[in-house]
Amino acid sequence: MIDSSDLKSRLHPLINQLAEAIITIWQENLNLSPYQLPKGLGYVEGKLEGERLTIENSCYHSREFRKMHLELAKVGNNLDILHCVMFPYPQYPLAMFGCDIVAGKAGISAAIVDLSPTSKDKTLSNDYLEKLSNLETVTFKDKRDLPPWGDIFSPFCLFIRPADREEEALFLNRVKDFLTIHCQIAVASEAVSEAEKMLYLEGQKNYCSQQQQNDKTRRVLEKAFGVEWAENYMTSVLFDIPSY
Ligand code: 18B
Repeated sequence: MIDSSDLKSRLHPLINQLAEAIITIWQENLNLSPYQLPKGLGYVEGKLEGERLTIENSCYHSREFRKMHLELAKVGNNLDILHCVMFPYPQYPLAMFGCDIVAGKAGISAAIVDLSPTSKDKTLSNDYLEKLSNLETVTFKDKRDLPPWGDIFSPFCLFIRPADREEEALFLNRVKDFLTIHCQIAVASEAVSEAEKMLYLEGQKNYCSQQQQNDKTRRVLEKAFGVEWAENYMTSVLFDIPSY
């Protein structure tokens, strides 16, 4: 058995709080079943050039979601990462929930959360727009610019470097709000036509191929596991392009 509590006890507190909140909101809103990741990729440790990289994955599915993936990772003593993506079954007209937190010695350098559209016209549907627009406005001191591949994100995307504990708490609440809205819309969703389903599938494929262009993620994985392993991990665990 793997003692997963060991990794958790060594991660940045916001990452642990967020991981707990995500699992709790999933459990409260959805009917979860375990999702089998490719063999050998649930818990992994690697060390090539740099420091040891430890990765721990939790993965589920439900009526609405083909795959709900939460990943916690630690690189040596100086980089902690939370990564979370929810892949809907494409017959449901849902957005993609994505969240990434990167914490270094100097604190959190990147905190990003979004509900990203996968519809033909690349906009969120009215149910998302209404609920997201009704959230209280929050402002953060240090907003970060999205990379070119970030054209997949919605206007509600939050990409910041939290200035202090207060902003970390505000970010945590924002993620909880986004996730709760997403789960509520998912539970109430009904399947679309076969033709429309194919359009949502295309949208998900585009989301994944854009995310696969994140060189910052790729470089961390390559340094610990090598180029080929990183490519396989990015395309079969982090952003596997769905075929159904
Ligand atoms: N990501 N991130 O998930 N990434 O996976 N992440 C970084 O301060 C990892 C997602 C996103 O500016 C950085 O610059 C590793 C999802 C964006 O060019 C590092 C894993 C989203 C950026 C990592 C991981 C997402 C970014 C640099 C696997 C959004 C900025 C940190 C466990 C929904 C990219 C920094 C840029 C950055 C690493 C977004 C080190 C290894 C789901 C936009």
